[in-house]
Amino acid sequence: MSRIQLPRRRFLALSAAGLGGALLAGCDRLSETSEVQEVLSSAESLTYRVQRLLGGRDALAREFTEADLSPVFKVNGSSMPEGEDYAALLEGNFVDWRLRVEGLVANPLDLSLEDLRKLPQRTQITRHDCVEGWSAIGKWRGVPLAIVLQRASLLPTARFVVFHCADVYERALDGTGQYYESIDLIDAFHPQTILAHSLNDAPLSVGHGAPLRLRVERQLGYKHAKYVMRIELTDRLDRFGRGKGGFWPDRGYEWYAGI
Ligand SMILES: Nc1nc2c(c(=O)[nH]1)N[C@H]1C(S)=C(S)[C@@H](COP(=O)(O)O)O[C@H]1N2
Ligand SMILES: [Mo]
Repeated sequence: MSRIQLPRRRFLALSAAGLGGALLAGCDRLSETSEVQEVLSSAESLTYRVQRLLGGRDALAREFTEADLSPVFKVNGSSMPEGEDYAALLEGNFVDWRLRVEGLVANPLDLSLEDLRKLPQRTQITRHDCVEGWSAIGKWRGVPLAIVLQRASLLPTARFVVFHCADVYERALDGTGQYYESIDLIDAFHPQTILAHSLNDAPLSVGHGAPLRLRVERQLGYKHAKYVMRIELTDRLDRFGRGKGGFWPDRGYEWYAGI
């Protein structure tokens, strides 16, 4: 958590110093301090810090009513993972599917869909916003990620949760292309962050990420990993894909896609 505290102090220091005056002075005064350079170095980290400051760590995404449900919820990105493994799981109605929770945990887990359904559940009607410019309101049901993480018992070094998916979105020459995503522990323990197994009162369709997908309601659509097969707790993101923490972040999108 100290990672959050430090940038907050730095951001406040920046505001107090008077950004406007410094800009009038041609930025010279600003660029002299390395702390300021660090804050300004990335618009993304600024967004992340500002959202944490203004939105509060626990602010909830808006929830809607049944009357607001979109008649059609678009399928976007992968619509069917390729390969025999997924096909076999689908064929067996995901009875043999297991969610593996591993990495920096004291108690690795292997959970069936049945196991997940027996845990406390949450239902939420939320709006999904895709960067491509469409939105849809859907009713999601699943187990809060916090419950699963508590059972796995995080080691003190765990800082991020990585979601490994079944689909290869696009096979690249550098060997990357498998879809994955990651979030920090603040979003991981947020009450609306759930591992969803149903949409609009029906088991997830293949298009929407069967048998399990992430809902992380304070962020954009691409963070909501579909076809989650494995959850890995880690202290660093540079070991995965191209090192930016997700398939789309690896291709230039922000890692923290707050809305
Ligand atoms: N595994 C996986 N997860 C994914 C994607 C994908 O291609 N593969 N696409 C993302 C994007 S860009 C969006 S908008 C949503 C789409 O979810 P939907 O198909 O249920 O609408 O899933 C996200 N999660
Ligand atoms: Mo998206």
